[in-house]
Amino acid sequence: MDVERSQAKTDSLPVEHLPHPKNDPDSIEQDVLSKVSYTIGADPKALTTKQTYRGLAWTVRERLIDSFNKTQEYWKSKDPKFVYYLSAEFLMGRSLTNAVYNLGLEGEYGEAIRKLGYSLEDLQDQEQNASLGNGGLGRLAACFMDSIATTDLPGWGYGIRYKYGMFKQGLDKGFQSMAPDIWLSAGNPWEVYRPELAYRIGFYGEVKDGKWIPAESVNAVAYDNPIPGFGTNNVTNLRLFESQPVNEFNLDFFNEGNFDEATQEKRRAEDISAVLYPNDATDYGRELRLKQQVFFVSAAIQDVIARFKEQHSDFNELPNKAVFTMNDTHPTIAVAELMRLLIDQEGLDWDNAWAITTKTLAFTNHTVMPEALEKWPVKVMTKLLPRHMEIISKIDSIWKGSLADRVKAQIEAEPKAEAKAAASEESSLVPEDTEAGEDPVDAALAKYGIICENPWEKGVKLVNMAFMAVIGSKSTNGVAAIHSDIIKHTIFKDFYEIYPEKFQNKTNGVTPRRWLAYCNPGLRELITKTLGSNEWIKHLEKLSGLKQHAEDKELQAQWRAVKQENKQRLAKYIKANVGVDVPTNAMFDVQIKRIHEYKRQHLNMFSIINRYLEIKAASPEERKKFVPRVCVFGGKAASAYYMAKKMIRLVTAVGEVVNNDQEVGDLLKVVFLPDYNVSLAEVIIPAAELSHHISTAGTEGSGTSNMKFQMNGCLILGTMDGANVEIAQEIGKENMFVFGVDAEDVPRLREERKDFKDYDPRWVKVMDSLLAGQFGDAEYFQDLVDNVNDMTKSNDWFLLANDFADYLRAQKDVDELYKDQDEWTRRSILYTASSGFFSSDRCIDDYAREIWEVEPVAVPSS
Ligand code: B1N
Repeated sequence: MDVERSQAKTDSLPVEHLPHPKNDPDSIEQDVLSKVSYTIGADPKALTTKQTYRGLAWTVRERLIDSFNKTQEYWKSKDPKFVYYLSAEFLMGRSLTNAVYNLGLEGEYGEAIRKLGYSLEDLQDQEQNASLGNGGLGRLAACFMDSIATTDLPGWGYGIRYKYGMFKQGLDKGFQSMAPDIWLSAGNPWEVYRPELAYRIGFYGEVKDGKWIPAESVNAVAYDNPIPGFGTNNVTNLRLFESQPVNEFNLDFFNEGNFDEATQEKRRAEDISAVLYPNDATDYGRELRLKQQVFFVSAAIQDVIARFKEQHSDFNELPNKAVFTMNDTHPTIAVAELMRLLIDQEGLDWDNAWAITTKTLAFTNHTVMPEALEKWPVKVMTKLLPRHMEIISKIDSIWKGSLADRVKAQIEAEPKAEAKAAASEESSLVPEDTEAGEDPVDAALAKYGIICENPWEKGVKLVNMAFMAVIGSKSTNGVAAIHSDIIKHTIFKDFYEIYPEKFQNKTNGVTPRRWLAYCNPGLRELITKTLGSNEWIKHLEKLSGLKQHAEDKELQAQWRAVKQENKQRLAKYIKANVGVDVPTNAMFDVQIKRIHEYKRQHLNMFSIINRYLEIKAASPEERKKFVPRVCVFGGKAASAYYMAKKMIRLVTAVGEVVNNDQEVGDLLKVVFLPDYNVSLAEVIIPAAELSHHISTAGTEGSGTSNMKFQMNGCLILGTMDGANVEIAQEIGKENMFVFGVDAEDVPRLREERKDFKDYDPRWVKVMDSLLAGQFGDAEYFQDLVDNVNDMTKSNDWFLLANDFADYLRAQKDVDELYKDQDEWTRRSILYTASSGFFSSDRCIDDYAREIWEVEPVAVPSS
């Protein structure tokens, strides 16, 4: 390269006067035609819908980048503290509508698109979903990006640009089928490739004289995804990294005729950012996944340090300029990576580096499911990341030393107490399951050490990532009040006793832009008309103004009309996608979420089977009393999750029988909508009248779809779990359909094991119908039935049999209330009116003030 000319000479150019895009409809239309011609390369006189979408998207991109550049430049001049959201998942969905509305250009774009012969709705369906996440955790990260931008916080997201996102789900004879998600095939106008921003990431190798010499390296190359805020000039950034080889190609191998060898390095590198692991709170444990984690975490921290060094020289300033928040255990290698970079690259000593690290990191825990709390084998870690493993061992031994001292001090303070007795004390650091005669210090270290023994495999040592995250960061929070409370007394008990000040709660929230204003335009207009302004879109607490109108019959009628329109839209979708005609005068009853035993879709199905059997047993006269229902399911099952796949088949098998039963007719329909994703949720949620959030108490971290349904005026049938507890507080528990045992009773009930003879007779009938083959292959459902009945095997771990009768009681309450449409609608309005607390703007503001200590910096209008 000609070094002389590598720096462009722009000093004399009028860069301030670059032509910014014009936003009147005519200019937009012209712009679309120009993009279609010169960027897409299509003939503007013969455009397909897809080409029009692509051309249009490029014009929106330009407007985003315009504000993006201004925002980043402004922030740089102000040098505020930034939050960096580290997440292995960002489930963004589609961008077009969100961007046009957040930029405030819906009117201008609407008109330009009309002139082209389309509507925004036609074009938005052409966009592929960015499904770079599994479920709630990834979607939360996406909602947070929207709120960070909207509330003007200096904050960026960091993650992986997976080439293939969440698999596409289909149905093959009623069974889940899977295909790769080739979401980038038509290009991606929503990202900006930055080939000049590449960071070297090392793996394997050895540590010599305290220096790590990796045996394998890749480049992490950046793609920026501009994220527009609503009602602000701010456009922030989601920076995703792609893994590229350091050397594209080995010409020597190629010349020897060995093409495979010649491209091996490239393939190994590209594997790292190739595929999202489709596991949601289920199994993990593959080395490639650990590689992905260190890959994006290291790139993010290197990127932040590089920018920090442009403006600062003293690393003690870092905690005043940056906070990294770790979204669950997936990015927690950040503790060791930040230590490594500060010590090995920046030359700080251990204590200094530790002080900075523990002030710069924050940790959010999303689940107590043991399978999801990552523990990596020391052997794998030592091989892949030898220097990180050294650092982790040192953190572990310092921690174990202080834990041992504290346990000893506690025992000395109570000299007579035996280990067991001590364990029964509320404040004891000694684990409750300490065996008699076992040394209490050993017991505490075995249970709460970062490095601990695998309980299932003697001699195999594991690194507990969650524990390292708690120790290595300034705060740990759960995602709903009940969940934050549970983690303090269960998985993180000793940590809580030693560092109570680190523990916080931050109840989740969702963005009201995507999840109400944009996905439910009918309701948006009605709310704005009723409240006299659309300020609620940015200040969701203003929805409470609807409360005083909840009994207004006129509003109730309009409210129902909006719901009816949304139901018709969904009915059309159902017909087009699974071929079932559903009656739109029936109650639309929905359960959409990842398929998991703890979420208990099968409990819902057992109640549906019970309803079916009751309809069948009823006389024609009695049948008239049933409230007709359309039961809609959606959700993906992890590919290795045997029982979850059976649960999907249970839905489709029952649907095949029920939907074709003449006697039942329109009283009951059961549909499974394949490939549940963000944009399908945007169609389902506004149409739902009842939604299920029925996890066994104590198992769901928070849940976030419950909040989306609430915002859209959908009534909730749920357990006292996750954020349901707080939703019930907001709307009044008597307005929600609550059932099931409380979280505190769950451990005892699991111990007690209900006896089969105590089971509700309706439960027994449901099980018998399945085992008699009433819904097809009895043998296939045998182990699903065993799983919730056979005490010798699984102990009905999620307490379905236990909660069944109360669930049916709550279902009866639902039916009764639905018969009173005025009261139902009053509640529906009340739900929306009480949903202000669950805006992600509120949640982000809580994080910003109480954990991140980051303040808004709004870009002024120029
Ligand atoms: O995070 C959501 C919560 O609302 C849900 O209750 C919670 O289940 C969900 C491993 C996870 N927790 N853990 C995961 C995802 C992927 C993976 O590989 C675990 N997801 C949640 C937002 O707080």
